[in-house]
Amino acid sequence: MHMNHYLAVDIGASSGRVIWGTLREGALRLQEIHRFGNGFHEKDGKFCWDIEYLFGQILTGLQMAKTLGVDECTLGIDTWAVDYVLLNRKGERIGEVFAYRDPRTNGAPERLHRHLSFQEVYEKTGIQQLSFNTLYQLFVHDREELEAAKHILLVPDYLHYRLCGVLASEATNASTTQMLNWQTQDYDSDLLALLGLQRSQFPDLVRPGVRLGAVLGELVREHGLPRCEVISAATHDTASAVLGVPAQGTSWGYLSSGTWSLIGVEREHPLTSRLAMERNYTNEWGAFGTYRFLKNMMGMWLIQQVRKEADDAYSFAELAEMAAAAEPFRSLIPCNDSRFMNPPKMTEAIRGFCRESGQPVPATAGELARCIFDSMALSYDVYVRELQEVTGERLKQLHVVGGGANNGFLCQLSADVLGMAIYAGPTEATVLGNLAVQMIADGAIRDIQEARDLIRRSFPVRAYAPRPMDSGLLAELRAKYRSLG
Ligand code: LFR
Repeated sequence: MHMNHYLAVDIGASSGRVIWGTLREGALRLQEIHRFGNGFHEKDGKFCWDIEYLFGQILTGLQMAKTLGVDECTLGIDTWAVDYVLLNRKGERIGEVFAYRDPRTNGAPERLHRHLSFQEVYEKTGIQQLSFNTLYQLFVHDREELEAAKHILLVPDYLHYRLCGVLASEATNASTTQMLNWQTQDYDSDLLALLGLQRSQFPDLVRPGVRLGAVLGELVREHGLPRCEVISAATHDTASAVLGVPAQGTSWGYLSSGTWSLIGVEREHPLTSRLAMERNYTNEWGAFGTYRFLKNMMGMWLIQQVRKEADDAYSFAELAEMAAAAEPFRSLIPCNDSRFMNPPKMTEAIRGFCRESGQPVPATAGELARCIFDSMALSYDVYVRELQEVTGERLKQLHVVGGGANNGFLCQLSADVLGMAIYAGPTEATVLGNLAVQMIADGAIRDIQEARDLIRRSFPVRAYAPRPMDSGLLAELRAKYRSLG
């Protein structure tokens, strides 16, 4: 008998949810049980996550599930990647949990690669260079704290530990540390030595689908929780999102569109060619033997920050509408420029760039939104073409999943610029991928393909056919976008 009560905890950089999934009449249904805000805050000049608050929100969500009639369930957790928690010998947390946007890693890759070149690290790990990868964060972390750390856990591993007392290093997320060797399939000894760390400070790797254990009895009693078994999901949110892509057949790419835009393809083997390295493509580990060959691009973070700075005066849907009404391709920004990573004010950073590059300065919210979405579409175009060049594979369609799938304006614009069909949805792909792993572990469904078929049957997917664009204009826009750097 299958459990049929699956709970997914999905925590992104800006919000978290606890969602209840059930399989009924061959379809998967979702019910949101609890939603809460997330974000890093500045404390003594450091940007940190409030991990205890997040753990408390999971307990609240579980309590609410019990009130709704869930007595027994499985539970999977996914969050953003790379950030970590240190534990002392007593299993207590040491220090704060740094947020990856903290500027402490500026320049860290250059300093680390004086000891071991990026090429050597890339050959071992196949992971793109992003200055916030755990490798670089640990490189600049306080030595004394690291030496006192008996265990180093990524965020979902820490949440697992708090829930069921089990120490495990979930592999999809662990791969984003840039410390796993894809050939030995374990933490790389040279990289550990370079950081002065021991292998024993990291728990054994576990794969998605492994049963970690029951939620601790004392938590169940104290908080009135359902009886709950924790299953290791693909704990990296992007790994879960790609599992949740409702694709069929071959020649499809994905764009997981949330705070980040992750553009890539699913592969059975890593691709660590010279070109892949030079173009800084990553090979993150996926569930069930897959690899995500992808590129990180600054995503909805840009518009999220602009919206926040305007005191949330407009909804995302309104911003998309206002962008649609604004003059197209008036000013463009290079989305991935480090100046947009964590500026004191995004609006000013965008205006400053437009001013410096001699473009009209976006004044209104609609102009700012238009500038962001035009730039994102042109940036997708660059990366989708590059992806095809690096893999030698022609893509026929792009699946957009995550919150960005709701932005019909950006989806259509991207289809037009790319000249490629876009299938948008579901927005809940991350949760669906999380639940899919639990259902596979439970034997309710067989494998990824069955999960994807189920998702396609259960949720609407909207198709955006490309509308012809003037080829002269497109060439001009591409050249302009390239010239921005
Ligand atoms: C998306 C994501 C990306 C990762 C970034 C930082 O939420 O997990 O995959 O590169 O956040 O962790």
